[in-house]
Amino acid sequence: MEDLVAEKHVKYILSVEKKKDDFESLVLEHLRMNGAYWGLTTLDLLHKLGAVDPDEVISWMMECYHQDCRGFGGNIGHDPHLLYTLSAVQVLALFDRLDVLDIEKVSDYVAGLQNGDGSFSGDIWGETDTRFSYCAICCLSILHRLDKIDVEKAVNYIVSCKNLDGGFGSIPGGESHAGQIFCCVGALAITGSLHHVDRDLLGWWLCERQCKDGGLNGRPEKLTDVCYSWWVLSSLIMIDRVHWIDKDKLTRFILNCQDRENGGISDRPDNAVDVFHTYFGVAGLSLMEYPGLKSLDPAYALPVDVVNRIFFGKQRAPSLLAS
Ligand code: GRG
Repeated sequence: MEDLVAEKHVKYILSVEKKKDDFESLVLEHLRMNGAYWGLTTLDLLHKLGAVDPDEVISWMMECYHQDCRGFGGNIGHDPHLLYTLSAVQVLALFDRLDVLDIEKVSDYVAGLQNGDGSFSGDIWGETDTRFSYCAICCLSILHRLDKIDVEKAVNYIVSCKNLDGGFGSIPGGESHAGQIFCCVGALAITGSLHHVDRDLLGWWLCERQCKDGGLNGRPEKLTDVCYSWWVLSSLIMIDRVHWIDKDKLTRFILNCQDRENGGISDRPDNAVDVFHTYFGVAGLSLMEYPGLKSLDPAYALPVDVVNRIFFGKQRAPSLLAS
């Protein structure tokens, strides 16, 4: 089996962080905060978070912070949104620097986006999506402020997005998709509500995502993509069905998507690499306990040692206890 070219991936991530005007940087311009989370978490999984200066990252992040509403934008001068606020909170948690936040105000911003039916809007413009339910619940849990929302209504809304195939969609009646399943199962795990999941039914749907090439797709009849190694595997772990996947074949698929010369991982073999797929490829390997990588918590999408630090000192993460 081809080995993970870890050093090359570290170099690649560090080079992307520095570049400001190539194609990848321009494409990522509006979601640079998410890019920071993907890149920095990859470095941490590879034991190389020390290669970046936290003060430099944090001072840029705080320029993306909106003093008026207390949410984070995807880049300097961009509007605030739950998607970027969660990434900001996750990056601060990685650096153990949540102290730079006004936690009451940020959590008020997040809680203020809950709607009467329990769902969450991503920002003031009102679109709802179970991705935003996850962002809000994960963020408030990391900040120890879940009491600011109606958790029961939030859970009931997520359950209303469950389908007959056992999966979950973005809104009630929306098609089951592995990405949305991660969000719904993750939010249910964090809130201790996994009893709403039919583990065998969902586990069957999820393990059917593995295709002949060993990779996973996000829904039936779609192409495999390295990123589903995270969305599908994390969900399978949370419902205790990860042994239904052929791990060796999936590991081989991910390793075949590496750029072995310049570092980085792509969606499928021989395609161009990017930070998103590099993170989710390394994350998938970490979930399969690939040697030398830090362990990731499947619900919080943060290294287990970071989650332990947030909640318990050195004990196990709550997402793992809740299942
Ligand atoms: C902290 C890990 C973490 C996540 C935050 C934003 C979010 C919460 C979750 C996103 C979940 C999601 C919907 C992932 C799917 C991303 C993706 C590859 C979408 C592509 O969709 P299509 O329809 O692709 O273009 P398919 O593969 O279905 O053809």
